[in-house]
Amino acid sequence: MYHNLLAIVPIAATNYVAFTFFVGCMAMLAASVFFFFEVSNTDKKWRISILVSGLITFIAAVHYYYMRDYFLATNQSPTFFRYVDWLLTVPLMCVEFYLITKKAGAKISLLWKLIVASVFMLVTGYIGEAIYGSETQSWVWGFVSSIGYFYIVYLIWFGDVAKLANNAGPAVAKANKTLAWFVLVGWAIYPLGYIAGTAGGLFGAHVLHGLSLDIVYNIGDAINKIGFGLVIYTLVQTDKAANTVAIA
Ligand SMILES: *C/C=C(C)/C=C/C=C(C)/C=C/C1=C(C)CCCC1(C)C
Repeated sequence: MYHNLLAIVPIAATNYVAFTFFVGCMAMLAASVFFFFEVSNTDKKWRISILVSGLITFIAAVHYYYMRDYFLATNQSPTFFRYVDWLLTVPLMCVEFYLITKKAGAKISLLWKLIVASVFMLVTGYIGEAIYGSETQSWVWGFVSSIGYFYIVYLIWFGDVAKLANNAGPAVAKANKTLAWFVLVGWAIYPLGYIAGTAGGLFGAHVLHGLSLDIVYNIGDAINKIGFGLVIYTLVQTDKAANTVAIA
C-alpha cells in the first residue's frame, strides 16, 4: 500500500495532454517571475500594466498546476478549472486595454463594456462545452458566445479602444494594433478548438476528440497570456526609449 503515499503520478512520454499542462505551468511561472521583477524597473505610469501582466500569467500558472494534477488523477478534462482561469484572466486582459488607453481619456464604462462582453462570452461558452454540449445545442451556445467575442474584436479594432489608442501616441497605437492581432488571431484558436472539439460544433463532425481539445487550449493560453504581457513590456520599453531621447 505504501506506494499510495507517493503523490507523484508519472507522466508517460506520449501523454501530450499532461506534458502541455506541465510545460504550460512552468512557462507561466517563468513569465510571472519576469514580469514581477520588472515592476520595480518600470516607470511609475506603467507599473500597474506590468503588474497585471504578471498577475495574468501567475493566475494561469496556479490553475495549470491544479489542472495537471486533476487530469493525471482523473484522466478527464479540467473544464471547470479552465473556465475559472479564463474568467479571471480574460477580464484582466480587458484591464490592460483600459490602462493603456486611460491617459488618452478612456472611461471606466469602456472597461465595463469589455469585461461584460468577455464574461458573457465565457459563461455561454462554458454552458455549451460543459453543460449542454449535445449535438443540437453546443453550436448554438458557441454562436451566442461569439457575439461577445466579436464585440470585443470590434471595440479593439474600430471602436473606442482603437480611437483612444490612436490618440495616445505612436507607442500605444502600435501596441494596441499588436494586441488587436492577438485578439483576432490568437484568441480565435479557442473557438476553432471548440468547433472541432464539441459534438455539434462542426456540423456534428467532431474531429478533435476528448483530450486533444486541452492541447489546443493549452497552446492558445501560452501564446496569448505570455504574448500579451510581452507586448505590454515592449510598449513600456519603447516609451522609455522615446522619453530618454526627448530628454537628451
Ligand atoms: C487566457 C485565456 C484566453 C485569452 C481565453 C480566451 C477564450 C476565448 C476567446 C473563447 C472563446 C469562445 C468562443 C468565441 C466561442 C466558443 C466558446 C469559447 C468560450 C471557446
